[in-house]
Amino acid sequence: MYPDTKMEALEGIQPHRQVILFVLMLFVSQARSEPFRYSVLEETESGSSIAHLGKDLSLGTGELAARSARVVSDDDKQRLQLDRQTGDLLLREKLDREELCGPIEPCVLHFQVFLEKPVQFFQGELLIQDINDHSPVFPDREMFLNIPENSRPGTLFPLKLAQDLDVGSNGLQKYTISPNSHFHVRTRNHSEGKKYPELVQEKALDREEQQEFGLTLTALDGGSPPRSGAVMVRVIILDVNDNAPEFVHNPYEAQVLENSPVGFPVVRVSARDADSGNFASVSYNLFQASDEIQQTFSINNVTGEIQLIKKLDFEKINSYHVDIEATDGGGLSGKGTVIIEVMDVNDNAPELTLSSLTSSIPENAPETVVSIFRIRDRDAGDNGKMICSIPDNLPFILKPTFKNFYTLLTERPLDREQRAEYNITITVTDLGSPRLKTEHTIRVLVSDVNDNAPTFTQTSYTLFIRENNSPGLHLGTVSATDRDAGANAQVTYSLLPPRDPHLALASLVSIHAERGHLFALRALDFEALRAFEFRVGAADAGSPALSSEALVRVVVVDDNDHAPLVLYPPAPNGSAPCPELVPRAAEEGYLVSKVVAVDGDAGQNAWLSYQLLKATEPGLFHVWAHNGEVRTARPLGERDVAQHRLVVLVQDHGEPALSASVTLHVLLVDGFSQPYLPRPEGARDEAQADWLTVYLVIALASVSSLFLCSVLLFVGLRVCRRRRAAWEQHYSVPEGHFPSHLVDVSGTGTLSQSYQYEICLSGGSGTNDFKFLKPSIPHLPPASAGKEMDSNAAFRNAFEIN
Ligand SMILES: *C1O[C@H](CO)[C@@H](O)[C@H](O)[C@H]1NC(C)=O
Ligand SMILES: *[C@@H]1O[C@H](CO)[C@@H](O)[C@H](O)[C@H]1NC(C)=O
Ligand SMILES: *[C@@H]1O[C@H](CO)[C@@H](O)[C@H](O)[C@H]1NC(C)=O
Ligand SMILES: *[C@@H]1O[C@H](CO)[C@@H](O)[C@H](O)[C@H]1NC(C)=O
Repeated sequence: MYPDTKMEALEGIQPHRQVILFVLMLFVSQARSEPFRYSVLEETESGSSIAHLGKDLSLGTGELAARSARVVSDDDKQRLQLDRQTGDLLLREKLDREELCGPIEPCVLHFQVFLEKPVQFFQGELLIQDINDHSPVFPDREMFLNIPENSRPGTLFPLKLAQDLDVGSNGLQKYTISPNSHFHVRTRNHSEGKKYPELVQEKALDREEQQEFGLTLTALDGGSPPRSGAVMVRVIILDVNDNAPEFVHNPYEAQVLENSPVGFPVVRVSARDADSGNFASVSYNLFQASDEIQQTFSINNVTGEIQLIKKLDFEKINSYHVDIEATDGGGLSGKGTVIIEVMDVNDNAPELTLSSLTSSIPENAPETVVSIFRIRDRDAGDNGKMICSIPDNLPFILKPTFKNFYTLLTERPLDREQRAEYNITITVTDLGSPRLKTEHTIRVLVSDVNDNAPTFTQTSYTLFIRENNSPGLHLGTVSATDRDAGANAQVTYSLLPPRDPHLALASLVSIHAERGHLFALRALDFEALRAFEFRVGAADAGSPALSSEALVRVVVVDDNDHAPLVLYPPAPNGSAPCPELVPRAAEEGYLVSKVVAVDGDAGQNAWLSYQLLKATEPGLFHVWAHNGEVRTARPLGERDVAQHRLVVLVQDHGEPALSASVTLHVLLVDGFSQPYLPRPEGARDEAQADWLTVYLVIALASVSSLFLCSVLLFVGLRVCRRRRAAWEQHYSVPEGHFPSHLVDVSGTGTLSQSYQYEICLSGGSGTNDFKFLKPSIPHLPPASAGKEMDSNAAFRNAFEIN
């Protein structure tokens, strides 16, 4: 870089040397006391001639040798030498000005020239002239300079100086620095003449922008060409805490499920500080946090991680604004915000709040509000949407009223008797995942309304009572139930006024109002009153009361309290008994007579049987047990006595049996055969005795009327079966009297006049041959035509006897 220019420099100096030598010659020649002065450039090659000393001494070449001329330096080192032959002053060695004189200027080498014969000496001075043979040199290869970044522009920073061994203009002249944006260098004059560099800051520094500058400081000397030396100046910008920490994001946004566990890392915040070292070490804190936030979140002061320290509840707080602060080691801080959004989790079951509840509704009420309630789910979104339902099979409906209010109503009137209580389970389900549900059961009682009348267990009751009962006898019990409840079901029994005004019901029966027991008030007589009907009523205690009625039919059961009564033959009455006439020619089985008897009782009690108790001639007559006919048991003979007396016993089948006896007088007569032969046409014999005719008519009439009645009864039964539904009771018999329109065939023996017969009697008496001409049947009332079987049984029995 800096080429060695020594040779050129020497050549450039030649003209100067001639001048100087010339001046010195003049000086020496004129005044010997003046020293010879020469000059030479340093670093001139050894052996070079500095001056022609002989000439300056005005001595010829021989003289110098003759006079033993010699040059002696002041110092020990003989750097100069005199060539005695030529008289030239020669350099014995290269001279280095810097070695000889250092910084001292001018650098003069003193010498003496000695001459002998005569002794003479002269002073001489050799000026050693500097050449630029040294470059400026810095003491170190590198320099370090620390500058705080906050130092102001214009601040000076002295640098270590460079040294140049050369002097004068060859010495160090100035410093330059490599081009850069922030610094220039100034060269300062020191008091000792030294020049040192001073770094001048031009602009504000920012360590964060550039923390080190590598500058090349060059020292230049004034030589020609100049020489230079360079050093690397490392300028290190020292950090100053001029940067506050800054959060990477602001605000931070984080979402966290509300069911996140304690310790859950919500978010990690991070702040950067452009400074370095301690000034850049950031610690994190919550900033001016409310108690709530302090109890919920914690921040790790080193890592910046925000953690949960408490369970969250979306329903209470659904977002948090957490202010955070980052502080560096120098105390500067930066603020930031974290927005933490709590996300809903379906952790709340729906809630149901009853606003009103009617726990009891009357059964017949139409659409009635049972309850108004509100449902609520504290979750949000689908988690908070709800479905409300009740079971389908209940007569209730659910109506949304407004915004989460529901009304539970009855769908239709209820029936307490069908169902008195409902447990309605209201189910509220949300739409979250998993679904949560709440159930609430409402108990609804249906209160009773008197909408059911008492009902008898049977629509009609038939009670049987044996006649001649003791008064106060318990006849039976009627019972009615009421499906209502409480007073509405409290049944009271009563006798209703009979339809037939003649029936003195009040004297016959009484009823226990609460229990329905029926009692006979007096002894009943079958023969007077065979059956009667009345209505009983059952009423509840509701308001208004409801009632119903049932029919009670009391059938008096016969007791064998009547003995058979013999109608024919009549009991002898003072006058002589009237005998039956039997012709002796009568065949076996000839009908002699017929005992006619009746029994006031009914059924078995009136079933009569006949038997021959005593006869004048046993074996001659025979009495038919069932019909009381007295017939001959064998043909009569001439030897049979004419008069016979037969005692016939008539007995009923009651328990115990009652009986009656009758005496029959039979007279056997001769020549009385003709009229007794059976003939197709009835013959009239008007010669009968009046009494016999009367009794025969009575006997025949009773027999035939019984038969006729049985036929009628048979017909009536047929009608009854067809018209049973239309049956209606007209049975009001005043005590001891039978209604005139009713037939009582097997009764007390009083034959009804309603049956009129025209009877043909055979001629004479005792014939069994008779003919019905025209039975004139009175009009039976339709009501009595279809009587119940039970009551008719007695009638039928009465017929079967005969
Ligand atoms: C029986 O005699 C009485 C009087 O002695 C009389 O009143 C009655 O009518 C008589 N009866 C008959 C059937 O003759
Ligand atoms: C230093 O000295 C030189 C001459 O030696 C002069 O030209 C220059 O102006 C001086 N500089 C200062 C800063 O004094
Ligand atoms: C961080 O907090 C812990 C304890 O909470 C404390 O010991 C430590 O000094 C803190 N560090 C900084 C940098 O604040
Ligand atoms: C209704 O629930 C109650 C208890 O809460 C219970 O005693 C009653 O028997 C239930 N009724 C019906 C009809 O299930």
